Parts: sequence; structure tokens; C-alpha cells
Amino acid sequence: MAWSKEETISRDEMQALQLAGLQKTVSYVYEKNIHYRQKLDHLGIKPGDIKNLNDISFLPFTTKQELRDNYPFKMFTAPLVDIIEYHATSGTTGKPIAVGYTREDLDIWSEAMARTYTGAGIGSTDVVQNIFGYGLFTGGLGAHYGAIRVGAGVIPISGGNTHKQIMLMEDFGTTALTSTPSFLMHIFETGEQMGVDFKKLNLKWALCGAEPWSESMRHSIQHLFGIKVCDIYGLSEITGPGVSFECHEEQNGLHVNEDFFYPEIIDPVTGEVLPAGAEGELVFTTINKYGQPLLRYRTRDISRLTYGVCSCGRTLVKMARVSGRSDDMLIIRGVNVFPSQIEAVILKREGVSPHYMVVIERKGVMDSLRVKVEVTEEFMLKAAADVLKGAEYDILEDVTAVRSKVKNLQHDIKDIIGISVEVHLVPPGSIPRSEGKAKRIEDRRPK
Ligand code: DLL
Repeated sequence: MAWSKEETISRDEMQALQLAGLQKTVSYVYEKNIHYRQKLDHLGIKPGDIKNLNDISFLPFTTKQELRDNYPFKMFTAPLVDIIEYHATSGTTGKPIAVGYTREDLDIWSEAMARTYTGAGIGSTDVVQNIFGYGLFTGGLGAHYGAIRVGAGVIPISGGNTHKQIMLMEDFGTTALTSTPSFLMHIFETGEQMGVDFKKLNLKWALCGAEPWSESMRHSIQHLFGIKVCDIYGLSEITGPGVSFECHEEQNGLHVNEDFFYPEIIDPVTGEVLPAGAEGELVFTTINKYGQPLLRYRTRDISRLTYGVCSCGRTLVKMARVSGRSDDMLIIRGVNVFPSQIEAVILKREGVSPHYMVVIERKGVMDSLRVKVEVTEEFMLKAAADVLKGAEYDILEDVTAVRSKVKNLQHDIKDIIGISVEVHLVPPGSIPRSEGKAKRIEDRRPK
């Protein structure tokens, strides 16, 4: 599909568009949303005060808690009669967050997702197997609307059904997959056990996202399936998937659809806006939305922004792969640790699989970190052979491959995260698989 002209305009042109969108949005929420009007009045801000883009820093942040407190619809700005689709976050604790879309919002979401497919190289001749869950989760329908807009054939299979996923890949000649990376790994594992050679199928591309993942995981998926994989990012509160996307030319950072979603990076502690290139928390202001526009929404996702022209030709600002959520960040003995750092180490080592769980426990006054990692079938066989051989000659201590694997992993993880961890190797298949977003952390510390 042809690119939208906004993907390649100059910075000056983009900023002019963004300023107009911001001014329109601030006036709109001030006029139509009681919650925002009270917030802005409290700070003495009037819509007319936004004279240039930097004035955005006068506007208050919006937090997840605020959306929860105003559940279900008090953050909506359009009248309910204009809302034509609802979604909600999973809300594992307490009430979820509801989101509502007008017809214009769905149009923009489809456009953002069409750019995402086009950026990844997927178009009208592709058959897209959409593995993101349909339902209240925004992944399924968002990816569906975009596939339709680029004219691809979409298979709305949703998550789960691993065997059927594989059957349809074979029978329908699927060329593109949209999925969480962890579930694709699970599909691969199942297919391998069934004797399927994914490289012999028609698969060419995948869009992966919805959960933090590492560059090493991308390499594994690309290698195992013989496809090219692009990262796709988004969150329900802002629109769903399609807030930003990677181009297949570079696969290095995600272009933000910044004519719809204005990005900033802030210091998560002080709230201060950080300069381009600095790492911090992503904040988005929707500048083209009607159902539920948000001012300076704090995503809790950690990233960086880089401006410039990409080798693909796009001028849209790039955000770095999300390294983790500030609320997923573990603080262990004063050190900040993201599970994705541990994942990157695990994926570089042979003999272990990308299925892992980080367990945090409190021993006395100290927090300790344990990483449970599954070994591969081949490793199990080799370890068993080692043990049998060692037992025969009564030298069990020295020969077990398990012992040295544990030691190496513990050493490599400590090298990256800076604190000691205990590594436990566990049998293949023993860590629960997810059919959507993977759960990587088990925090057993007393609350
Ligand atoms: O996960 C929307 C989505 C669906 C994105 C499909 C991409 C693909 P939520 O369920 O509201 O929406 O979760 C949003 O997921 O704040 C991030 O913490 C995380 N996340 C999403 N995409 C990525 C990614 C969807 N590519 C939350 N890398 C976000 C890392 C991601 N984390």
C-alpha cells in the first residue's frame, strides 16, 4: 500500500500538524470532559495558553490510576451515542480500564495499523494469520482492521488452538503471522514435536509485540521460522497496537505514528521532559482522537526517542524497543533489573530454551532472585548420558553438564544485571506456556 504523506514530511511540517492537533485536542477536552476541565482549571491553564509544542509541558499528566478511578466512561469525551466500539484492559487486579472509539478513531487506528503492515513489508498479496486475541484485548481487532486496510487476506484465528494454528499455516498458505513473541515460540515447539518444518511453509513475515521481548528473541524466531519479524507496539489507552511500528528495511527501532500520538520521554521520578536520545518513560498525547483523547498519558514503558531520516525514507521519530515497564522493573538489593535483560542472556546460550521464570523471594531481610530456565531435550539427553557415564566410573561430581551450565548462566546473568542470581534448570515443558502475553515474574515477597 502507498505510504501516507505524513510518514515522510519534514520536521517543520510535522510540528505544524502536531501543534494544530494539540490545540484542537486541548480545547476539545476542556469543553467536553469534566475531569479534564477541572484538572486544567485547577492549574489555571486555558486552551489558548498552548501557543507552541513546548507548551505541552504545562499540561498535567494522565495516569492509569486516574483512568481506573473514572471507570467506566468518565474519561470519554465524545457522547456515548458516538462510541461504536469498546475495549478494556485485562484488569487482573480490580476494575479494568475501558476505552471507547468513535468512527473517526477506528479510521485512524486502521490507518496506523495499515502503516504498520506496510512498514513490515506485508501487503495485499499476503495471507495474515492473526493470532492476537480477539475480544476486549485490542490486539486482535486492531491487527484485523489494519490487514483489511492493506487488502491482505486475514485469518481471524485469535490466540490458543496451537495445533489448529499450525494446520491453517499449512493449509491456507499463511504468509504473515501476528502474535506475541512468546506464543510464537510455543507454536514452534509444538510444531517441532509434530515434525513440522516451518521453513518449508509459505511463511515470510511476522509482527510481534504486546509484551516486552529482546533482540535475541527476534533472532531466534526469525531463524526458527525462516521469516522476517518486526516489532509492533501500542497500548489500549492510546489506541491499541499501531502506536509505533518497525520498518523491515532497518528493524532497528519503531516509527511512532506521531501525527496521531505525540510522544515525549520523561524522567519517571521527577516528571521532567528529557532530551532526544535519553532513556526514560514514554508519554503520549493523542492529538487526533475523539472517543477518549488523553493528555500526556504515562505509559510506564521505558524507551528512547531518536529523530532523523531513516534509511527506509520515513521521517517519523523512532522509539527504541521497549526495554521493560517501570512497574515491571525489579529493584533487587538496590539494583534495577528488567526480565528482558535476563532473557537476552538465556537466548544466547545453547542447551536452554527461551522459557523462563524469574522468582523473587525474601530471605531474612534480603531479596533474592532465582531464574528457572528450561533446558532443551538434547541437553536433557546429554546430561542423562553424562550422569550414567559418571556413575559408572563413580565420578559424578566432575562430569555433569548441568553443573557447568548452571555456573555459566549464573556468571553471564550477573555480568549483565550486576547482582548474583541462582539458576535452576528445569525439564522441557515445565514452565507454563501463555497463549497471549507471557508471565515472566513470580514475586513471592510478602506484600
Ligand atoms: O498490548 C496492544 C498491542 C497489541 C500491542 C498487539 C502490540 C501488539 P495492552 O494490552 O493495553 O495493549 O498492553 C500495553 O503492553 O504498555 C507495554 O508495556 C506492552 N507492550 C505492547 N507492545 C509492546 C512491545 C497491547 N512491542 C502494554 N514491546 C504496553 C514491549 C510492549 N512491550
